[in-house]
Amino acid sequence: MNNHHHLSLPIVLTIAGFDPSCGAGIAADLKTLSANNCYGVAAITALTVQSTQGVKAIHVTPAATLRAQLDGLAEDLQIAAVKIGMLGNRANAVAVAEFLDKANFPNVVLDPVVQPTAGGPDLLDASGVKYLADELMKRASVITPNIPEAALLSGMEIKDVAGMEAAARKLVERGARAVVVKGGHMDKAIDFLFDGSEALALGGDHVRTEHTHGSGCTFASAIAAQLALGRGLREAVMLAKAYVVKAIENGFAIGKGPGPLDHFYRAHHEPPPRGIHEVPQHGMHPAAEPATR
Ligand code: PXL
Repeated sequence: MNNHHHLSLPIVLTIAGFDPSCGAGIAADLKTLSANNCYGVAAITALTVQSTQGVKAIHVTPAATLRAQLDGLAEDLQIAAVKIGMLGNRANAVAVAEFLDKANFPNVVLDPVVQPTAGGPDLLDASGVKYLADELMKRASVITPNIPEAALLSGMEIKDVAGMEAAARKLVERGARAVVVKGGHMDKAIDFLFDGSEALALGGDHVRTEHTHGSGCTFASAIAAQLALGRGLREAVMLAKAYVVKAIENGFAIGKGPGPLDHFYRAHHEPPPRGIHEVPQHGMHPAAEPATR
């Protein structure tokens, strides 16, 4: 007997940067994917030097190495959805666009990360932002800008929900297939979804906490997970919002700055196991049985 079994979880690929404090980037993505019943694989676009106190430095992965990571995974496994976060520079944005063109993935969530909310160096250089707006954006099933990113990409000022809607419509005009403008920077945390025909404002009270590091990464990854599981965009966005709000409500203070979310709040709310020698519903674990010689 062994515990190997054929994996039936959908595989989601995240293409993003690494945050050593594991609140944002690849680590947040993998935790989100695991918590949402997917198997996450990752290609790293950049190594950041950061803690909960902010980003101190960025070392962008050479584009050829990013390409090799992506091609290696695509050759090996069946990818049900792709989530794209921090890209670092234009060369990496181009590598990702070329990768998407080769494979034609059904579900691509692009979080157009430009600046860390906590402050620090840009997470995408200026010519990378232009490439994202002109080329990469239209290759995604949905993009998930926050207010500053939606303002930058649309060239519009955003002051309220009407402004969020106008920016979302402008981004669709410019080639995005669907847009969720995230309202986390506003007083009321309303997110606005527009897919080219239907518009939907998703309500929600702002959770009063500073521990929101990585909430954008988490939201985009949760959408990718739900799309990989077969949900439509609208339902995927609503489920992802419910997940990220719960994870924010359970966020932790692990350091001196804004802490991470609790991606596993569901497991952490279950009653604790009864004892290390007992496995619920399966009786004694063999490891706890007296050994026979
Ligand atoms: O939340 C944006 C973001 C994405 N990816 C990485 C980051 C950050 C913010 O700091 O470090 C790797």
